[in-house]
Amino acid sequence: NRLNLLPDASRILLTLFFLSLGYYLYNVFHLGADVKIIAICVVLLFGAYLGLMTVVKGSGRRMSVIVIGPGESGKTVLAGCIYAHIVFTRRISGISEKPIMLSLGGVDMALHDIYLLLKSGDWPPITGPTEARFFKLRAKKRWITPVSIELVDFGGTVHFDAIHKHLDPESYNKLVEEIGKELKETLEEDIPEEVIGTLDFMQWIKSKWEEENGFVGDLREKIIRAYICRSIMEAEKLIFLIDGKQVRDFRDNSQTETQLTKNCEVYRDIMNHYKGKKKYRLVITKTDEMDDLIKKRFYKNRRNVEGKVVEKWLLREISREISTFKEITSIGETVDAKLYAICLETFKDDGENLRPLRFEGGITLWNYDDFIRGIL
Ligand SMILES: Nc1nc2c(ncn2[C@@H]2O[C@H](COP(=O)(O)OP(=O)(O)OP(=O)(O)O)[C@@H](O)[C@H]2O)c(=O)[nH]1
Ligand SMILES: [Mg+2]
Repeated sequence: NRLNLLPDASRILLTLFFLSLGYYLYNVFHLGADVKIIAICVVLLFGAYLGLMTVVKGSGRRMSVIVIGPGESGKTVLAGCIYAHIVFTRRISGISEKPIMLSLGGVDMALHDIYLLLKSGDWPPITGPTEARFFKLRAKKRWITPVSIELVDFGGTVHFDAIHKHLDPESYNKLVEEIGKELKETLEEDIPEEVIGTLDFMQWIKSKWEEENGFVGDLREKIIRAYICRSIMEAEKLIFLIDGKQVRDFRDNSQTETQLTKNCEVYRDIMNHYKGKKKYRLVITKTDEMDDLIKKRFYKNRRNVEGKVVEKWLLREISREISTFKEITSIGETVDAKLYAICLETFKDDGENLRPLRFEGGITLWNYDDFIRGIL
């Protein structure tokens, strides 16, 4: 990654600079300078070194994040929330770059369109099987360090179950091979297989799609699937969504229990596949739907419940009954994984400040800032 070159070089230069300063101090000490002064100098020097290293660390870093979730789990809503948060908060200042829409024949929706819909109280339309969106956002971590975040959103209903089956190189290559063959037949284009699934390829295929007025069959879905799989392979952080409505209902509805278990199975497989090579963020969405459940558990004792407490409780509750979720938590102990519980309400509350919302009854769920910091 060329973007990492600059911070790396700066780090090496900084280290060399401070090492030579240290050597100089050492010599001065030998010449018989005051020990106290030397000690103060060493402490200051070390402090400055650590400070500068933190600033340099990760500057210009590219952070690719993919939000994975079944249909209606809240991927598109979350993309809109992340966008609004990055644009409006002063804590993480940033701008968004022009999104790249990959819908092959579907609706093109920019992040600000999604944001405006949410703000006016509507929900975004479901993301279709031939749609995928690629967003690039620039933000600042700890007010200073610039990071570039790449977000991918896709239609979960069709692709979710299928993706983890294509993550091992063999079946992914097979998928790519099929696409290559079909492209040759329909467009008479010879596409090198290693290009398929990349963003450049997607942009090219999109222009081709518009030019040629579409191509037939399930090729479009396959192309989107390859793009999703490749995005997962290349992503640094995987965000797994768990539908809060399922968490609310699974105890009383065996179908929901089965569904939730299957969804978590996909995450478990992905985690088993990549282990410590990636970072994982498990996100329970729609927590406002669990309001009654949360109130029943916490309201009696406390007027104000912190998000962290609710998250811990949810972790325990789901682990107790959903076997695959339990498996996820035990894999999570050995890799970088965190759980968050979120809902759109936290973001709608007072518009542009995006403060955590107080639910009726005084339950404060989680804090959006924490979450965004957690996924950056
Ligand atoms: N109550 C509540 N409902 C939510 C929240 N977020 C999403 N929803 C509901 O869930 C639906 C689906 O949300 P989306 O963000 O479109 O889900 P998705 O994962 O993008 O779904 P696909 O595009 O079909 O894969 C919305 O239309 C809402 O009805 C939330 O925070 N609270
Ligand atoms: Mg969607």
